[in-house]
Amino acid sequence: MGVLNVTPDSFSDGGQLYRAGRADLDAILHRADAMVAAGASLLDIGGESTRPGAEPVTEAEELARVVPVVEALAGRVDAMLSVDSSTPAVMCAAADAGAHLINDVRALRRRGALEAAAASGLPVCLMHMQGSPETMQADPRYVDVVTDVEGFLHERVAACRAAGIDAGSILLDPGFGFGKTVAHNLALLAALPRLGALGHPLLVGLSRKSLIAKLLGRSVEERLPASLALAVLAAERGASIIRAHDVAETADALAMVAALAEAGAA
Ligand code: 7PJ
Repeated sequence: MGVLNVTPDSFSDGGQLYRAGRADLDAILHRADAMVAAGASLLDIGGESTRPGAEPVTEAEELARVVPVVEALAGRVDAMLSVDSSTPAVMCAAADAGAHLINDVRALRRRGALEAAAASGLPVCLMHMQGSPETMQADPRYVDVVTDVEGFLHERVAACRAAGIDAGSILLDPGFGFGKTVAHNLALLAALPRLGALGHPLLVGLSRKSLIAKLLGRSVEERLPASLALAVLAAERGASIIRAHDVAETADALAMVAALAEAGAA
């Protein structure tokens, strides 16, 4: 899954697809084509920056960022389109515009989100986050992080099922970096097989995340080697989808994991 941020303020690639404060649709389409050519089978289109301390975005602004991009990409690129949003109106409009997946870092907890996702008929990715982006990294605490995240995801699956979403249309994500210390993130990575036992495919996003800075002192531009290691470790532990900024490099790393798995199975 390639990350296509259409925000002026993302931490990892903030504003590269913006010119004079406006989304540059040509640059966005060019980036999307490049990611698909490099091996992305999914593109994750997001109009809200969820980096710690980011300014909240209004519904109107998020719609204006996301929907034209989904419209422009639908039917044009040979990849599924995921919309990274917690906003019911954005889910509905993106589904109408041709999106294939709803990826919600708030796991459909916003008012109306469960209903909007169910009505769209699209598969959903439910991600764990403790707190909200404004404050989540202040002092995250858990009784036991793996048990807490597992319990949360289990409860959100039940809420989705009750709203009429098929079990087979639900993906889960432990939400690396969303209200987690380095120790919490590592515990969750080690426990991915346990989360996989919930019976839903796992989506994992570790690309360029700040745990790399905290462990290695690397700036955002210097995080590719560690991001690749984390992608491989997650895939080895059962992740089905890896969310990544550097698609070509990540696709090669994952191809090696797949080659080894195939050789082992043969
Ligand atoms: C994630 C995400 C993630 C899912 C972001 C960033 C921050 N969606 N959206 N999982 N991260 N499902 O790109 O670092 O980890 S935005």
